[in-house]
Parts: sequence; structure tokens; C-alpha cells
Amino acid sequence: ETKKIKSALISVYHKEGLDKIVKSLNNLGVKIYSTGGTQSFIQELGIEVTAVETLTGYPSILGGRVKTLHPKIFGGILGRRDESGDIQQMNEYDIPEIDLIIVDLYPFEETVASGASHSEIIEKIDIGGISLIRAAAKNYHDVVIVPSQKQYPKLQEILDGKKGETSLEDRQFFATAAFAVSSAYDIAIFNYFNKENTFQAYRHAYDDSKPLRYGENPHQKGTYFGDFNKFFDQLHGKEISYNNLLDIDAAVSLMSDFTETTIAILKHNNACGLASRDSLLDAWNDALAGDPVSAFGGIIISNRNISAEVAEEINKIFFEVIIAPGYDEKALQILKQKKNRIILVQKTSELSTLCSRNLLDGLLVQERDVKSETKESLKTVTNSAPNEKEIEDLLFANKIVKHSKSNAIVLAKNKQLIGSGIGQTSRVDALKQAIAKAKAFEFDLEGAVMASDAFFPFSDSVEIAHEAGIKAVIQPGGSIRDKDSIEFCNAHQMSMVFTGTRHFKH
Ligand code: 93A
Repeated sequence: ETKKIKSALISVYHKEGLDKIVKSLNNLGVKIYSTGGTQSFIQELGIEVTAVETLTGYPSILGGRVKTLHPKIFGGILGRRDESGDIQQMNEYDIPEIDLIIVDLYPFEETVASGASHSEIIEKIDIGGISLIRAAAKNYHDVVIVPSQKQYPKLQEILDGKKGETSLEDRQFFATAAFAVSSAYDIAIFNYFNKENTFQAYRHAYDDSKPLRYGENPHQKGTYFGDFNKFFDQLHGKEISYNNLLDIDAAVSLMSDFTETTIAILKHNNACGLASRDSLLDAWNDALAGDPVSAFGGIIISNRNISAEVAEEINKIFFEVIIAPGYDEKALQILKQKKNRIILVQKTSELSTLCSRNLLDGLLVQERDVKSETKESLKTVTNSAPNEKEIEDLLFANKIVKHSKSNAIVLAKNKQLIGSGIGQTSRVDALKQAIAKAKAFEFDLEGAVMASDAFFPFSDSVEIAHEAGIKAVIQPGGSIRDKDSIEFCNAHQMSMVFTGTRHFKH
């Protein structure tokens, strides 16, 4: 629904960049209301502006701490233009509609960073501005909110290119920006107040916070902020730990790429065993065979319900956590024999599309790696192409390598993980580790396939793979020396496919 801006309230701390906006507003005949310093700035441009005091009938009081906080202003923002009751009250109390709010908040963080005194910092907690932002964003159906200078270019475009007309989509875009600004602002204030950086302070607000017994190590405190119950029902076992959560997250992500009957065993967030089979029992046996040593104390994830028969086998080893969509009653009885064992029913695999982590006292955010390769996304780059069975294994290995810590190499055969090298500083080391593991558990590498999470910088990897008996390779490609690896494969009857997609995971 298109709306035309007819009136605006401007209250900004930093005035730079505002002149152009004000001139455009003036050209469109928009009525402008404004606060103290902003009002003077606009007047100096020779543009007509009404002081908020004229509107409210109150002067700016308490040292400017109360200047816009008034029903005439908030009524003008929050009044719904299509609700007869609101319209009636706005007429009754002589409240003008305010269609556009431009705010630039008191610089709280900058004031903290400047080493200002506590009282100076407290003064810089913007109340009126944040209220204007939230009110206007709440009524985005009727009002345009520009919550910081960052949105000036988009507003300018609307004023100059669209004669001040906005679509509902435009207003929703601004409202989203508004809540981003207001929430970040409040987080900055919270961080200032939470000087001790205690978990306790966080718990005031997060319903879903779960204090953990400790963090990654017993001397570190830890808390999980999130809704574990959204994903799982815990049927049995001890309290979930920080490291359990890391593994559970990794397991759920990994399994989301498998649709066939599959079991994976993870240790330290990486798969150490994984097999896809027609029967779950076979999947278990072959997942375990991948690395029975690492499996000790690991976590198990299945994408099929656990039967008594499978539970009987799983019960033979020591593990921390088991995740499955469900358990047969008898299976549950068997698995519950160990008091501490964490038994989880997975209810959903829908993880948020964005992932974040903390570093350098900041936040690093990215989209989740949800890209997965299919037969169609493979490009054969060697003279010989992989056969059908090899293609299956290549795609299978590629799914595992995507979820393994970089640098990673995964070796697979008959949809079984038979060796992997994980978290190595060189790709060759990852490959050597993968081969060593496969050999340690007496796998015959003849006819196995190799997947790499990123390209091979040199031909050494394919050379080592060839020596081990590997016949087919999957990798993203894209190295300036791809040719060297391809030529070596051609000379040694190996096939190689490129996916074009790198799957780093750090
Ligand atoms: O002290 S406030 O929290 N009280 C208010 O009522 C109020 N209204 C707007 N600060 C308030 N503002 C802020 O004033 C705006 O967010 C903006 O940062 C600043 C603009 O003041 P001036 O126009 O006087 O320079």
C-alpha cells in the first residue's frame, strides 16, 4: 500500500547529511517538526520548521531529557490512519499525523569509549529518540522510520525518485532497520551496565538460558542461550554439557544432508564413523567399523527410529549421547540401562539460516552452509569419468567432508566412511591421516574415493591417493595448478570431478 509522506519529525544528534534530506522534504512540501538543535540547523538552511514545543505546548524540560515524550507526538506516530476510533481521538485531541520520523540517537557507545564519567555516560542514554524509533517502527503500516544516518541514501531516493511515496515493503524495510538499531543500542547499554560480564545478568532477560555445569573445561563457566526443547526431547541421562551441545549441533547439521538410512558417530564435532545402508543395523555396524577406537565416548545420530535389535548392538559401546527421531519401547529399555546416557528425540532439523560466533569482542555472522551437491552439479575434468557406484560414493564422501573441520579429507567406499583427516594445517597431512586411519582399521583402499573440502594446491594429494589405491576424487577445483592434478589422474587411470563449491568449516 503506497503512502505519501506529508509530515516529518526530525530529531538527530549528528546533523551531517541532513541538509540534503531536509531540502528534498521542503521541495515536496512536507511539514517539518523538530527538536532544539535540529530545529536551529534546519532554520539556518532557511527552511520552515515547527518546533515540537509548539506542538506539545511544553518546553523542552529537565535539561532536554523530556522534549519529544508527549501524547501529541506519540499519538501522531502511533495513531492508525485507517481506524475510525484513532482518527476520532486524533481529531478530539488535535493530534497531527506524523508520517516520517528521522532520528539519530545520542552516541552512547562512543561516549563510553571516550572514557567519559559515569554520569556523562548515563546522560547519553537516549530515551526520547529510542521511543520515537520504536513507536514509528511499530506503526510501520502508516509511518516511515529512519533510525540512523545509514538509511539516508534510501530515504533520499524515495524523496527524489518517488516523490516521497513509500510502499508497505519500504516501510517494513525501515522498521526492520529500526529494531536493529534499537536492539543494538540497548545491548550496548546492557554491556555497559553488565561490567562484570556475568551470566547472571543475561539470565534476567533470556527465558531460554540454561546454566551449564561448566564451559569447555571445568574451570570455565558456561551457559547456553537457546531453546534446546525446540529441537529435542530428552528421554534419559545426565545434564547436557557445553561440549555435548557442540557435538549435538554438529551431528544435526551433518545428518541433515543424509536422507538414506544412516548412522553417524561423532567425536569433537567431526564424524569418525558414518554409513548409509538399507538396514539400520548394517548402518550401525559399518559406521562403528569406520573407527571403533574414536567411537568410544562419542555421540551417535540416526535418521531412523532405533529398534531393539540396533539398541542391543549400540549398547555394547560407551557413548555420551544418542539422537534419533524415535525409539522402540524395547530399544529405550535397553539404552536406559546406563544411567548417564543422554537419549534425545530429535523433533526438527531446521536450524536458523544465519550462524554467528564471537571473536575479538565482536560478532561474526554468516549464512549457514546449506549448499549440497548432486550428480548434476559434478563436472568430470579427467579423461575417464567415475562410474555410477563411484559417483554415489563421491557424493557421499563430499557430504561428510562438508561437515568436517578444515583442512579435511574423507575417504569412502560403498557408502561407508573408511578414513578421514580433519582439522589439519595442510591438505597432504589430512590425506595422510585419512589413509593411515583407513589402514589401521584394515580397510582395502583399492577402489575407494576421496573427497576434499577445498581444492588441491598441488598434485601431491592425488599422487598419494593413487599410491593408496584411490580411483576417484571429488573436490571443488579452482586452483591455478588444477591442471597438474588432472594430468596426473589422466596418466594413472583416476577420475576426478569438480563441484565448484568449497566447503570450508573452521
Ligand atoms: O533526552 S532524551 O532522551 N529525551 C527526549 O525526549 C528526546 N527526544 C529526542 N533525547 C531525546 N531525543 C534525542 O535528541 C534524539 O534521539 C537526538 O539524538 C537528539 C536531538 O536533539 P537536538 O535536536 O536538540 O539536537
